Amino acid sequence: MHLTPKRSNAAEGDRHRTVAGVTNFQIHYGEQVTRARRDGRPVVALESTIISHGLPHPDNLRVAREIEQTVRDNGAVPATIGMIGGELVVGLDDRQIEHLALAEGVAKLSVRDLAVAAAKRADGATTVAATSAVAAAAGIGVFATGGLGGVHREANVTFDESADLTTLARTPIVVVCAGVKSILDVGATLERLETLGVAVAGYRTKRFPGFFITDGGFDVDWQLDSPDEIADVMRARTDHGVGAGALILANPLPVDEQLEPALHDRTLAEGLALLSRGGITGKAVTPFLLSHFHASTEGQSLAVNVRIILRNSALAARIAAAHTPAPA
Ligand code: PSU
Ligand code: MN
Repeated sequence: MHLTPKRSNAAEGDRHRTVAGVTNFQIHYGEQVTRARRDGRPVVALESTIISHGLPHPDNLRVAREIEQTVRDNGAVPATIGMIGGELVVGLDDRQIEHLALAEGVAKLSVRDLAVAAAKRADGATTVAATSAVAAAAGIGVFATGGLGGVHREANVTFDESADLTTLARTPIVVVCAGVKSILDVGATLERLETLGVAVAGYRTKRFPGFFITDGGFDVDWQLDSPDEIADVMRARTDHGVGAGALILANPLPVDEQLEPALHDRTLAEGLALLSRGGITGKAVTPFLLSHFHASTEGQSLAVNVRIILRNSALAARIAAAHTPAPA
């Protein structure tokens, strides 16, 4: 199978943007993203860990395609990001997405893994951390995902805090997400985001969502109500030079679309017990808990997960379009 990425058409200057550890990393742009960049059309970054490690096969491939189509339907060009044969690709083509969705042994890549994986010519899916760093280095201002990584429960013992948080502290991008999963310590994650200087706003709410559930139990300071308002914030960040870190835009599911809270709580308790009994640690924790949810709710959490991603992708596309109106 030919998965060789296209040669880069990036302008020379693009290679020298300094963002969260991916400076000078050669980026290969997909065809549609190359055209969008040339024509100044809005682009939305999408991650691939969600595809390879966050969703069960074979739904993951169908969902990856639906996410891209949703971005198009809402006025922007999708740029799914991942690594193929050791090369970073911004705008994976359909065959490359299929490969990352279905192949065995696709690595889960955070920023620290990128150079090792490149040297080993690995195929890899990028996390929120790696995707946002690469997207920002490519000059993309908006990124849609499901949920962020964060501070795990019992992090006071395990020190398990996602590198998503520290990377977002150094990465100028808007991340549209449904908060962090309630499998994490939501309150501790919000505290760390404050410490790290990452801005957090709710979309049409001041309650921070808990991914599967609409209300994660905490308030945020800011509420933003429209794509135009978010585009104004993006411009203000540039104008005032305060855009060094990310803006997290938390977009909760409507209450009637969330996972039923009692089912959620039960599933979570079981998952956490299995986790400690199985001695599962490190980067395996998040995929393990997600697959436990999907298996033991008979697809209900999967359906909720998919709705979240599609809603976030639509909103991200509308924000990108408001920020970068397509030329007439
Ligand atoms: N949260 C989700 N679904 C996911 C992930 C997080 O709701 O698939 C993925 C994202 O790619 C995120 C990563 O960046 O898990 C975080 O993993 P860790 O906790 O190992 O940093
Ligand atoms: Mn971790």
